[in-house]
Amino acid sequence: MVDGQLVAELVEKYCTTRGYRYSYGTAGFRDDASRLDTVMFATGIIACLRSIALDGRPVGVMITASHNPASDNGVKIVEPDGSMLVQSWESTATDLANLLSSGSAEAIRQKIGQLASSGSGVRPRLVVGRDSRVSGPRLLQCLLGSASSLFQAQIRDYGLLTTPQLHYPTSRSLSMDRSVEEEDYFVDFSSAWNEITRLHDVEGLPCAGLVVDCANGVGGLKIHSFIPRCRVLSGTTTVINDNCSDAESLNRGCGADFVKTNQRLPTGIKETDGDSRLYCSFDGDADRVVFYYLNEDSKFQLLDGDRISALLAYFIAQLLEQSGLRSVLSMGVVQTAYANGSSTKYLQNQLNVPVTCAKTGVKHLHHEAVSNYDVGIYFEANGHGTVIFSDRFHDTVGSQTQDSLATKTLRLLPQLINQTVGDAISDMLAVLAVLSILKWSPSRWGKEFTDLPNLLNKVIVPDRSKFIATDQERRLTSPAGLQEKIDEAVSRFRSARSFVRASGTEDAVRVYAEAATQEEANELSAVVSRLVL
Ligand code: NG1
Ligand code: ZN
Repeated sequence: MVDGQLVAELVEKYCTTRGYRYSYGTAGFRDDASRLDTVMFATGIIACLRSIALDGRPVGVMITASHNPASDNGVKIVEPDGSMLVQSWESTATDLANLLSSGSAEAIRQKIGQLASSGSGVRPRLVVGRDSRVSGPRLLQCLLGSASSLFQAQIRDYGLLTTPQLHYPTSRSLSMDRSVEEEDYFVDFSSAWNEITRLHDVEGLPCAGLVVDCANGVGGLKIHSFIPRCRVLSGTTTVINDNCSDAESLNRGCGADFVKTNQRLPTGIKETDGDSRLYCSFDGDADRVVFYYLNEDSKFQLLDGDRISALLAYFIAQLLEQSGLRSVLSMGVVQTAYANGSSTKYLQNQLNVPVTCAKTGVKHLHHEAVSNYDVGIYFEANGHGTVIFSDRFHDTVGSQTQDSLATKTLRLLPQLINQTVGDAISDMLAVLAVLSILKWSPSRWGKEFTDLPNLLNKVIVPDRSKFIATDQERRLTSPAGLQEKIDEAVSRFRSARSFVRASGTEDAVRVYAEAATQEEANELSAVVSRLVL
């Protein structure tokens, strides 16, 4: 039995935020870092209980607030197979955090005493990492406060990591007979890149070079260790916004979210640069990436997650065709409601690839991709995603007797693409490999389809929990009558679509609008945004 006195002391020391309501949202708990101590202590308990429930298999904990401002932080729990915490445990996490925040001292003592004694002799194992935020080390102490003191968990702290780097050892710890090191991650992905580019005799990029904007986050630190290992890239890559020691500059005027949301170049690149390089931006924890280039008029052209899906679908469909496997293995793309309507049409009508719509948040897309396809390609429009290859894919491709270039390439792709979770570094390599093999310049990639003009707006409302969505978040069931008004507004514009949903990571409601011209999209967005208020 856990000592009640110890519980009281730990709670007093680590749970100083009281009377606040927490919720495990789209990407775990996320908030202003000053309010997260209590929730980190709760997360330590939940992560240990999850590991115990899985017979002591290692559970990952990543401390990050991704693209959010430097003053925010957050935490998410990773399953031993590298996927996100199973959804049935999310409400358990929310309930415990809220009990610690608002419950009576006696209720907290009883609950923690009961949970900490329920281990049945299994010692939990945690794998922990954090992004470059200054609040990270302090929040880690709150997590350790419960995981070490109450559960005597075996903890491997990897220090500064990108989010996908944390998923990597979490999912590999059991299958290796030694501890997984960061070096293994670098070696795995750079070897796959070197192998696939050698196979196709790639000696240069199909553009004047590559520029990587690291959002002044942890990705900047890691990319410098990674790029020198990669043939072709080591001589052609320029890294910018890589100053993760300047805490305040994180995601400020740079990074994937800034570029996608504002549809403009980040700090450090000027339109007057006017070159034919390919640019890409990571977000603060390097689990998403978007690309862009300057066209002949030196105008910014975005190549977002929808474009990445389309490029990979085009390429993999071609490889399956050439290997005689197009009708044997199923391939599909999973998008969210934020995907541009043109990309959906292109996939369905030009490439003949089925498209499924999932709720926002990669955990939902991942699930759909795994359940429906042998090759499941999923990307959110903001650049967050990956490709999943089924066991049937590996068996079928592995047992092909003919060893064509296409078949060899199909065998290498799953090594190049981080299948556990979206990964800016690995996704960047996949895109660069495909462009290099197809000999497509950035503008050639951009010509596959034309985006419908669109606008994503954020509206601050008194209570976003009133906005309840259905139909993969494309329609609202509450507030009553609002959806009918949105439908009516949409019907007044050409090629139009608009939907409203509550954000899972920010205290706001998002309004998406798409229409035949940018003016119409802007107007529709303004009309719907007014309806929401
Ligand atoms: P919310 O805040 O729930 O819309 C945002 C992104 C998601 C996902 C999460 C996690 C949009 C419209 N939403 O979620 O796609 O990336 O953050 O970081 O981009
Ligand atoms: Zn992120």
